[in-house]
Amino acid sequence: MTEQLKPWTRAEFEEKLREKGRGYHIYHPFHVMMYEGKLSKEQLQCWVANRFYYQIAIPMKDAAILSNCPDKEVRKEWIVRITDHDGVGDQVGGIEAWIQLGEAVGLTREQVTSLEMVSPGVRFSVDAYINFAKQRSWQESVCSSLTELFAPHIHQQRISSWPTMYPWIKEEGLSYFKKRLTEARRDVEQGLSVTLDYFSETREKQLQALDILQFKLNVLWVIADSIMLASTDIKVEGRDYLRQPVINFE
Ligand code: AHQ
Repeated sequence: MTEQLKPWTRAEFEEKLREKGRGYHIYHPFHVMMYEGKLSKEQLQCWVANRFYYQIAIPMKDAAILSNCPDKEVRKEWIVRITDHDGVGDQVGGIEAWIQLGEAVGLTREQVTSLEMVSPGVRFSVDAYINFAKQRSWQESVCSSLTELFAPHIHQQRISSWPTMYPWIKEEGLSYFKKRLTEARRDVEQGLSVTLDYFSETREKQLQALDILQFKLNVLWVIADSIMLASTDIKVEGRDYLRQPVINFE
């Protein structure tokens, strides 16, 4: 049916991609509560420890994209995403900055890097994202990174609200978000241009791009769902319920 429809213009297509922002995880109750200062210290610690599993996945996801991409010029630009997270030379990368965020909210380096606090739902959705990048074309995986069109807003929200909402968090913990503000804006320029070029020829391909972006929006939403369940007390008539499956049996 969609093959009879004319493709949207480039500007219309970009607008449709940006409209998907209405499903971004900034609107997830956990992130709304975070912005409103309603999270406990334990909930924030749970969020930081769980999101670390996403952060360490990003360079592997981007390496998967590089391994599928035959275009040297695209690779020369995309590869910076890996060093942004892993660091290069004596330049601290985003993964180290996230561990510093963990220490700023009162976790030990071991509690973050051991992944002991990572919930099954977070593991499952992050692994789905890495596998998507391994199995799909590099253009489809580039398209999936476009949730970062909406990321500067959520990073800015944390930078501006945490000092008043969570004054107990050390200022240096925010360095990751400040770093991403500029990196995300630079990253989406390349991601958007690849996506608009590759998916523009038919309406069917444009709709496929929107579906791919929805997949990644779902990944981020499920991460927040899983963290909310793992970090929120469930008491019914005074009875406590398990929020995580028992893994260690010693
Ligand atoms: O810190 C984030 C990051 O480095 C990336 C890379 C990008 C991708 O390739 O999928 N997406 C992304 C995101 C980061 N932070 C998330 C947040 O809420 O802190 C947002 C997330 C994104 O919007 O995709």
